[in-house]
Amino acid sequence: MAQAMRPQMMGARVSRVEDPRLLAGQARYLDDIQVPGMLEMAFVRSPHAAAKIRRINVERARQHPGVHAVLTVQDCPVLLWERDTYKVGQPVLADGEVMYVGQPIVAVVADNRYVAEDAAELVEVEYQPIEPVLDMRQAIDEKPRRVHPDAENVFFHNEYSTPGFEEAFEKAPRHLKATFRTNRQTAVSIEPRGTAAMVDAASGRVTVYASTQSPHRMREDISNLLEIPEHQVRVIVPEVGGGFGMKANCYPEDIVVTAAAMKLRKPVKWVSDRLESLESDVHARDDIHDVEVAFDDQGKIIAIRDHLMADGGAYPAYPFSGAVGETSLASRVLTGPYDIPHLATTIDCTYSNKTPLGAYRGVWGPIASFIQEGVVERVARALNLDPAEVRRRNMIRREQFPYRNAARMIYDAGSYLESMEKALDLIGYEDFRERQAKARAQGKHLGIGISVFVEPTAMASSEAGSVGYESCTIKMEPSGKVTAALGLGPSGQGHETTMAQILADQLGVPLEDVVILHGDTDSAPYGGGTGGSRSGPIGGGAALVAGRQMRERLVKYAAALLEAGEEDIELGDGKAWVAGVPDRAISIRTIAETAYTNVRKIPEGLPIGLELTARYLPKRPVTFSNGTHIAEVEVDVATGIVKVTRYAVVNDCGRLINPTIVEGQIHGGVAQGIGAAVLEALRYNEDGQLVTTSLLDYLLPESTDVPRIAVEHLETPSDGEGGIKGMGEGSLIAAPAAVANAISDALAPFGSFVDTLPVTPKDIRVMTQQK
Ligand code: MCN
Ligand code: SMO
Repeated sequence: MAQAMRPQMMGARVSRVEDPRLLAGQARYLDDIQVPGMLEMAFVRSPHAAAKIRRINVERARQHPGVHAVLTVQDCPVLLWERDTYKVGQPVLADGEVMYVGQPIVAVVADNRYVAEDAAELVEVEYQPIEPVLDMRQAIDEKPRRVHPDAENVFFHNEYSTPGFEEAFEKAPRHLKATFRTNRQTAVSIEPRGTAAMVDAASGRVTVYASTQSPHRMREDISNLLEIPEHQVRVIVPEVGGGFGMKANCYPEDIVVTAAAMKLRKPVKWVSDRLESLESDVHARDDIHDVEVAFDDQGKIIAIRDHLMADGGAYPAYPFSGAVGETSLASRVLTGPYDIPHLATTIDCTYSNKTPLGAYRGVWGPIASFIQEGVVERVARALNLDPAEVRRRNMIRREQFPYRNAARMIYDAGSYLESMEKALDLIGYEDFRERQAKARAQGKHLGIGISVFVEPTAMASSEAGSVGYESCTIKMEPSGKVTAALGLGPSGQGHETTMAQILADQLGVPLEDVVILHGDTDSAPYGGGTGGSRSGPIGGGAALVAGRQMRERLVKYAAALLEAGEEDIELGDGKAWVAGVPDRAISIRTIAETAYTNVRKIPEGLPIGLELTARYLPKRPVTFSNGTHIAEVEVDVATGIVKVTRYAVVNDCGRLINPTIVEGQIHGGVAQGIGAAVLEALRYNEDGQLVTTSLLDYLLPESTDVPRIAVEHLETPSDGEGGIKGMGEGSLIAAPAAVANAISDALAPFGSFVDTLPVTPKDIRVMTQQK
């Protein structure tokens, strides 16, 4: 069959079809959902890190005018608990005790949010505070106490070592030690979380509007937890204004809102405010790593030992703890793009009286990169070698692919060294040392930091916590216009554009003839949703497979109707024609009309209509993207303020569907990476109070904190459908390490290294006054 595909949309810089509505304020988010008679919910949340609840009195709240219901755990006795994996679960409303500040205790449903909040203030809760568990290292030693009396504080422990590790480590001529600390951060989506639920009086079906990345999993969770048959639940995901991993969970509020709507038989909505977000959205990256490295005089790294610790918070987030995700996957990519033969890891994830830990863009990646790139930087300085040269000496080379790393992960082909060399050119690494020396002579501290990264994408194994495959249902209407539904849950990644690009090529129709649907479990085929940088490679793969099957059907029609051989048919520009004879053509519209309305003419063996569903499960359990980020910074040693002045990225995510979208993803990730490196931290005081409860305390990067970012692409295709690899997390995986290394480089005259993220002005003043 001829493969002409004109115009070629895959790889084209198509403007996002989502943007007009998003930029003009026309998009409908969860809080825009309005239904007559809709009630709103507010929560009474714990003001204590740890306390017994002696008594709850909701009578005054119940009496308050405009209040429809006040719910406690007795009204909604549901436990968010993955029983096969964890010893404890979280009651959706506190049951006799509170375990973290912000934990929901009572839900008030009222005419509107104002009334609900006023009534919530009338709820009386008598607490008996207990000593909170706040320090990760102490918690591992069961000090000052157990968080949950029936479960050890360490809820996940794992040990791994390559054979012969100890001997190789001991024999190495040189060693260094470092402790790396990443502080708690969270996604801070512009649109906060929210849920709205309603019951159809006639059918009894429950419709839940949810701001989630995973429509089908949300339906499953609601169905299982509230014991509603799955076909009686419909989840609809409106526009999602950012998820970043944080909207991958099912939260207590999702269940309580749905339970209230079922109980009251009225629509109920809850939307988080910023304070609630900061204390009740999953947190991430609360990790400590005690690292030891063995290397030789040439800078070849021989072995890394890491004790990985993560503070998982009071309960495992549902259905999966981010602490386990962060550590177990970090431990498997800790050697990054380097050929390091020996690795020994010990993992301890512990409970504390803090908000549960979940996912935030990159999950394990930013931590693994911070460590692996920090190690390279330290080896270089110990040997007085150029950090780029140490990377060259350790880098996995093209001829080693497929490469099995020390943790037995298989890396498919990538452009590790090429990406670094190209990025060094892009930033002008050659001249930097001269510029740095001149600046130093004037008392200015410039630094440059390299971060070469690997990004595991498109996880298709059961370990990824997702179904692995994705589905695509194509419907070509009698007019030849196309809708295609996927199980994805985009929150700004531009899937309506990229999936349409793939299908337009396959079906030979203009891009505007393809509309992508998602986020309604009644119409979208079952799928894993969006996360783990899977939608491009796996969702796009499903679109490719479905598109190809539909294309084959269209070709059969054209061949029959044009009385030509299938192998001679070409598709494009909304028509099919016989190769070399452009006049012997038939429009896609005529084919589609035939398929639905002139059905006696349907070629033998083809079904009526043009509708099909295809699924795609990649053969590889994971495909690795890669790239290099280089940051230049200026550190003001008097104030401790860091300015990122220049930035270059070379990214390789296999075949590009849309370079503009990929670059947008990179820009956003670099901005978040700068936040992760120098600004963002959730801080608790010694009583376990969250003290960063507004965006005045939790500092986000602003446009003035982000320099122009130069981006170039390399394309090492995967061996999966379309050669597409994922990329949605790579920029936040690489950026914090690049900025941290740049700061370390700037502060080299003080003998300092960044070992904590974020590194604050105060930290920098300490680092520069040590000597
Ligand atoms: N793409 C492409 N060519 C490729 C690979 C990807 O054109 N070779 C396109 C894809 O079609 C998609 C985008 O780039 O439009 C990102 O693709 P992918 O890497 O597959 O990631 P996902 O679409 O699955 O998005 C998830 C990823 C994750 S895991 C987080 S967390 C994150 C991120 O995306 N959350 C985001 N980027 C985000 N961007 C926005 N605006 N909002 C979020 O919540
Ligand atoms: S943290 Mo992204 O949703 O895998």
